[in-house]
Amino acid sequence: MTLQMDLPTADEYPTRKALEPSLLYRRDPVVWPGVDEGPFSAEELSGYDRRGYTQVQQMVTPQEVETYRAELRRLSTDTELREDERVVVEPTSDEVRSVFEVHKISDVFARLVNDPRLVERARQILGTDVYVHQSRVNYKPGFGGGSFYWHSDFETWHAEDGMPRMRAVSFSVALTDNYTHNGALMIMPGSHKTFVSCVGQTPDDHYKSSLKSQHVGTPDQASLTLLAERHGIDVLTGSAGDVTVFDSNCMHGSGGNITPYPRSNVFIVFNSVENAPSKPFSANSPRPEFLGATDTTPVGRQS
Ligand code: 6CS
Ligand code: FE
Repeated sequence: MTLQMDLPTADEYPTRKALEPSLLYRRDPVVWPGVDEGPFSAEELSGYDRRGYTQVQQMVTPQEVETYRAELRRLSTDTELREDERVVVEPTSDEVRSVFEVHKISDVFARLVNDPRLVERARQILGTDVYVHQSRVNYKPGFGGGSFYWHSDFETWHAEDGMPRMRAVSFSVALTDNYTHNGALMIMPGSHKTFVSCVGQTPDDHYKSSLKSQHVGTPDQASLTLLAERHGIDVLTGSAGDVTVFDSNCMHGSGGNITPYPRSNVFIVFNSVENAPSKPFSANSPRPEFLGATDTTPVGRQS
C-alpha cells in the first residue's frame, strides 16, 4: 500500500517569514530550455537573460493601439463594471488605477493573450506551453496617476498565489507614450538574479490594499539601495505600441504621474504550464482567481 501524502512543495524562496530581510541567489534559469524556435533572436534572448528585460519596438500597430485605447475608455466608464472587485481605483481619487482579468472581460484582450507575437516569445523564454497567470490594464491617468513602489512581482506571486518557481514573464504593451516624466516603468537591470526575502506577515485579504499601495512584500531600503548601487536603474521610455518583456523577479516600480499625459499599459503575465501555483507559500489563503489563475490551459496554440 502506498501512502499518498500531499507533501508541501519545497519553498526555494522563503519570504515574509524571518525577522530580518535577506538576499538570496536565484535558483532558476532566466531563459528556460525547451523551445528553440521563435521570434526572439539569440542576441535578444541573451540581452533578456542579462538585464531581466528586453523591449520590442512597435510590436503592436498604431491601429491596434487605438483599438486597445478605445477598450480602456469603455472599461473605465462601464458603471456596472466599476462595482466589480477587478476594478481598482486610485488610493487618493476615484480614478481607475487598474482593471484585472481583462482577457476574460474583453474579447479584444482575449485575442491579445492568444496572439503569437506574444505567446511564441513567452514560450521561447519559459521553455513550455504557457497560460495567463494574470492580466491587467494600468491607467496611470494624467494629473494624479499613483506610483507603484519598488517590488518583485514574483515575491507576491510566490507568497500569495503559490507560484513555485521564477518561470513567468510579463509583457507590458504601451498604449500611450511612456516618457521619463509621466511615470514610466523603472527596472534595476540584473536585479532579477537576486531574490529579496521580505519581512512582515501577509494580512488576510491583503490584495484589497496592496493593489492600491503595496507595503508588505516590498523590500527594505537597505536591500533596495544595495541593488540600485549594484545594477543602476533603467527608465523604460518608449512609444505607444512598444512592448517591454520582463522577468517575474525584476526589481521594478514607477513614479506617480502629475503631467497631463497618461501612461497606460496592458500587462499580460504568462506562466509556464509546469509552474502552476500550489498553496500560497506565505499567506493563509490564495488570492482570488482574477489575480492568480488556476486554469493552466495553454494559450495561443489553437490552430
Ligand atoms: O499583486 C500583483 O499581482 C500585482 N502587483 C503589482 C504591483 N505588480 C504585479 C501585479 O500586477
Ligand atoms: Fe509589478
